[in-house]
Amino acid sequence: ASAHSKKITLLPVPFDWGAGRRGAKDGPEAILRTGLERKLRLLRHEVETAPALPEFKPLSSADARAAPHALKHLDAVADMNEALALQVSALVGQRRFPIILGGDHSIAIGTIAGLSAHYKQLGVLWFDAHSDLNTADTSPSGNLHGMSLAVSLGLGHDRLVKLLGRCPKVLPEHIVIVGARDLDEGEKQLIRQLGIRCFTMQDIDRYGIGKVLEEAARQLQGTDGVHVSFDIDSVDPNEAPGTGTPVPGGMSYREAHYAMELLQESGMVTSAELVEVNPSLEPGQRTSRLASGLLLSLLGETIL
Ligand code: 6HN
Ligand code: MN
Ligand code: MN
Ligand code: MN
Repeated sequence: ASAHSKKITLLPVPFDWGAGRRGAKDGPEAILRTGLERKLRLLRHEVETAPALPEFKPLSSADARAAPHALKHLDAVADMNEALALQVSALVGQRRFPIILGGDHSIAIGTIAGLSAHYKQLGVLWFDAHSDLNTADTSPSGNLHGMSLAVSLGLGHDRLVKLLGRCPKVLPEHIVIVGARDLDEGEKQLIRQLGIRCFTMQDIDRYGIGKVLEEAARQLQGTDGVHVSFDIDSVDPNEAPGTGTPVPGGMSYREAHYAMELLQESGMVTSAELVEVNPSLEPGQRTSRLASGLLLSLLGETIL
């Protein structure tokens, strides 16, 4: 094995009750079908695929009909994330490199909770068209996948912010958002108020993705681990049509790959998750192939 070889565990999380539409629960299977495990082995990593997290479902459909300001499917989201947090924490305890396959973006709550049990100064690189910084008060939808980053900052329902005890899981200055182009009013306010580093699509246009990643790395100096939370809707819908909340004007195929290649070169990344692939929304496998390819670039695949 080479100097950079990692002990990777792929952890499938078939969950989509944090999203407004169903289907992202089939993301992990679609991503795995691309041969991700085998291709990671070709990069000289030791790789295992863990059994999928059990499916957590709402007990009744009552909370699905809740008013817009309510937290939809809170019980299912909280139970799933508690189980996920324990698993992620156990993997890091075994010195494994976790790659969590979603699933909607509400699973970041559990992933980050699990990581924060080991990394006291966790850095989070959040690739997303959105910022997922809503709270019950600001959310236009009540969908918890739009609140996961806020929860990790300690803002949200008690059942979510206190997972595994420590709150908050991550500090505002250790978060960098990349690819944002659809922010709700309350999210914009929170970003300004907390001084969160947010590289919008305009920043990527202006400075280029290379410079943006350089700045992001500088911002995360002094962290003791860096988690990449990659929402596939950060990429342009032309490249990633199979996702539940597509927004025009996203990162190009190459911008996304180059970001992953730069992160690989930096050697700073200690865990990753890939979320919001919804195979039911496209006829082919374009989006799951893209997702798989991005993870391969992050883990060392090169063009030449
Ligand atoms: N995601 N800001 C919108 C909301 O409902 O809060 C969209 C959130 C999308 C969440 O893509 O992970
Ligand atoms: Mn997201
Ligand atoms: Mn998103
Ligand atoms: Mn710091």
